[in-house]
Amino acid sequence: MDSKQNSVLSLFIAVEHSLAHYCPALDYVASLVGNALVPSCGFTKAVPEVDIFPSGIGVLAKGHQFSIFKKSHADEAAKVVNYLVSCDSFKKFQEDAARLREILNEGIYLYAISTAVLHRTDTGGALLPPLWQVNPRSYFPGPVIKRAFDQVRRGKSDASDGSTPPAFTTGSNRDPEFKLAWWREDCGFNAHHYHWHQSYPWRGVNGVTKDRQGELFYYMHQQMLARYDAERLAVGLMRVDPYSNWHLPIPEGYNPQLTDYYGAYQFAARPAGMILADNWRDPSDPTLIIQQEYHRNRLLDAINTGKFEKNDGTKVDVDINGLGAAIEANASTPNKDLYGSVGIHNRGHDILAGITDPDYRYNQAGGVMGDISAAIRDPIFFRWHKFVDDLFFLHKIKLAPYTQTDLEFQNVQVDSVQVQVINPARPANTLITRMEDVVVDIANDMFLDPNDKPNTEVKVTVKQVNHDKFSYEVGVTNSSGAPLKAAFRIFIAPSLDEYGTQYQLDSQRRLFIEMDKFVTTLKTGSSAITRSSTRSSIIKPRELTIAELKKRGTTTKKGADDGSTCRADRYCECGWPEHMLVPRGTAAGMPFDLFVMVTNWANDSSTDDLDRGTSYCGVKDKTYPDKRPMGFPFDRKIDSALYKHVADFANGFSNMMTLPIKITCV
Ligand code: CUO
Repeated sequence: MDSKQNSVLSLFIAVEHSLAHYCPALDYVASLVGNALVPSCGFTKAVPEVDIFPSGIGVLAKGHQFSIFKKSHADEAAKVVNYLVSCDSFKKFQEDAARLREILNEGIYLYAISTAVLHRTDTGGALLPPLWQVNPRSYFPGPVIKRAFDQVRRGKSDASDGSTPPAFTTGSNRDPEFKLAWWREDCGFNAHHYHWHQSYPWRGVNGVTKDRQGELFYYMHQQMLARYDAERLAVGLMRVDPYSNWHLPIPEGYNPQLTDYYGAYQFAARPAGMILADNWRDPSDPTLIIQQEYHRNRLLDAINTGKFEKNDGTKVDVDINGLGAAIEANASTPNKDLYGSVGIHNRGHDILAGITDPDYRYNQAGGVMGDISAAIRDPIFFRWHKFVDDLFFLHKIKLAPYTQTDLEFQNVQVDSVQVQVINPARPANTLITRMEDVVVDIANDMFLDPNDKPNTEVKVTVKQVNHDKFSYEVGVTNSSGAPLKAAFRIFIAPSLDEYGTQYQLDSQRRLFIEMDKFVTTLKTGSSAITRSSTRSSIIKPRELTIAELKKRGTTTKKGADDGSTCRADRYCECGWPEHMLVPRGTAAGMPFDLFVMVTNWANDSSTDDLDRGTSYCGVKDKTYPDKRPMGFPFDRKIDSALYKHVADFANGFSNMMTLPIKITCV
């Protein structure tokens, strides 16, 4: 830790105990917007003037589990976010955040302060510290954290050579789902999911739902599923089975081994074989299976008839955005009574989180499904979301397949496609992945008692996938006689199914993973387009650690490539982790189909706002940058008689090309 950090930390010990908790976060936020580092924490005494805040703030007690999927919790969090976003100066925001730290539940505090930073105009472009550094208890098992801190206190490592202990695991090979624990438990992936929900809160910000929020809810989660299926196929597991029969036992269990902010409780372990039960943990707002079935049936009615019924009895067409709004119960839902005021999706998280103690008779904490920091660790997350995705799928397959006009780009021909790993050079069309150990410092736990805070790094090792950087090389001919603005849409999907059989396109299309989408102007004649994987429109580059962020100082610059800066009109924390861009593949080389499609950007959009993170996260306070349906062209049914395999599809259009590639894990 650098000396600045040390001096700041030493100041924390001098201030009142409770204030010390929020100082790291406030210091950080202050540093982003140019305030001096130390004065931002210069409150010498907390003045928790509770009555200055609107009613309904400070209701959930400290030490209780916070779940954005519970109505009362989401209501309170939304009130805090709206209040903080509406503070008319940064100073006021900063001071009120400090006061709120005194009265808010820890989970609401972390969620609300960071959501407010993402949405305030005067914090635009600010980067938040990595969640696993400010709240490591949602990312690392309690015993791992304890051991790491104990080692520091004892002044020695328990590894024989004094090095950082090896990466932890939360299960064993006796559980088939354990094969992908490394993927579900990845810190960057969990942070992406948390930040996506902060960027698109289902309660909105000041009640406002964002452009195509329901559709983006569908698409971002659909892509998570497509990626998970690719990983499952790589390790010999079947694709995700939707959790749609809510009366059968759930064969997959999960033990997250996570503790809460203070170590007061452990997230529930969910044994294999449990059956869902009505959730009466909050008797004032139970989640009942029959209520879920009622909303599911009303959603299926809407999908089948193509019409939502509104409260006044009038009908409105079902589209993907409205369906997402209804399923998520965001502010644009067509009818809260019929489709749910909390939403079938949110209730699903809640009821599954409470499955091990559904009436709270044993005072057992809920499972990770209730917490957006950690929900994706549990295999049931993906089974639940596959059920949700199936609702979207049922709607989409009722739409007519795209026409020739929808798909073609006249006078544009893709002549060649290649992928090339850059360094070290490898044979073309093979991507290289590997597992690597990364050491992270968790000393900045913002919920740690300051008396327990060590004055040095506390190291934990995580295992994560990474890949050799590569580029796409696409040869294109523009024979229109004039320059054309073109969008390049790049996807990959596994070539073979669970049985080793080549996928037919209409099955494979749900597995296509967006890898990049970028816009360039095609000059007349031939062009050779090279595009680096590091620019991908889905990724957020590696998050800078707190130490790195402080070292970089207080200015934000445009255009840097390492993720240390962010444009004010971006959801800076949202985006797929760069190290997970490429699915892991297999040691022998897993065959994938790479698909490139070039479309006419003049028709697709009126903006050039494609950049890192925009595919899954959109652009802050602006419309989604691509007018095409999300997932285009694989979101709609593809006629198997016309296009049996992806190569048949690509061969049918000059503006498409497919390429067999391999992903090899070395
Ligand atoms: Cu992201 Cu279910 O929506 O968690």
